[in-house]
Amino acid sequence: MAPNLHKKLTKPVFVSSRVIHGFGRGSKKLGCPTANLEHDAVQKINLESGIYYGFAQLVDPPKQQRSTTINNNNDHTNYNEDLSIYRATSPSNPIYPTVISFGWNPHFNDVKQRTLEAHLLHSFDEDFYNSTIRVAICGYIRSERKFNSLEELIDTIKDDIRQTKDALREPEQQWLSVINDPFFFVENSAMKMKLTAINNNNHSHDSNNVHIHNNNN
Ligand code: ADP
Ligand code: RBF
Ligand code: MG
Repeated sequence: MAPNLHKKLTKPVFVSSRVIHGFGRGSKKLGCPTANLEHDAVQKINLESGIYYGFAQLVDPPKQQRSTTINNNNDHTNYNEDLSIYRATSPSNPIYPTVISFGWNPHFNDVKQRTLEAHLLHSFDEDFYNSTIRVAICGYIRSERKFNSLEELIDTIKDDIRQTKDALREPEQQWLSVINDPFFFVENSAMKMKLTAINNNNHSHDSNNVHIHNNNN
């Protein structure tokens, strides 16, 4: 087990993107699916390459059919054991502790541009390709490495997950300002209804105008 060297950034870095298809290297089979972000969003990030911890939220999350966590054979973590305080703050769009890989994946030689991949510490019933994901990068864990074997990479990822949990476990207060940041704001359904009503009202004025305009023709 590596020593805890995780280090909080002075300011979180926020990035939002659509979730795209990655390299299909089977990270899911390694027990670590990663949501890959679009190149345009990634290239704006002004950070050194490395493994980071933070938070992520899906703006349009898949509906969970079951409330229990599925434990597949490769699921090496129990994501429900703690840290639920964070996802509880935004019930319809939970904010999950997340481990982030940002860089060139030196273990593989096929990466030509910097990628950002986020592994959310939650078991989802379904994929969420094309969803909008919001990621807050909060702290640094280590630099990217080339390993002697895939097993070594997997073991190191397990340790990154442990470090992420360790960094976010306490004191929770210091992270509340991040998860309460307007970046993670999502309109709730009551607000949406109100906004729709306001829009419809405005729209009826518009259509009146159009109507008058049409009459003039
Ligand atoms: P790809 O190479 O296409 O990124 P992955 O094996 O990395 O394939 O799987 C990524 C996909 O898995 C994500 O885009 C998302 O839809 C899904 N997924 C399911 N659970 C998670 C999770 N906990 N964290 C990140 N992505 C997840
Ligand atoms: N790739 C590397 O080449 N070197 C690494 O040190 C490395 N560390 C990672 C740590 C975490 C927590 C995650 C989620 C990914 C990491 N990756 C690393 C990227 C990994 O190679 C990639 O997710 C898969 O190859 C799927 O694209
Ligand atoms: Mg991926």
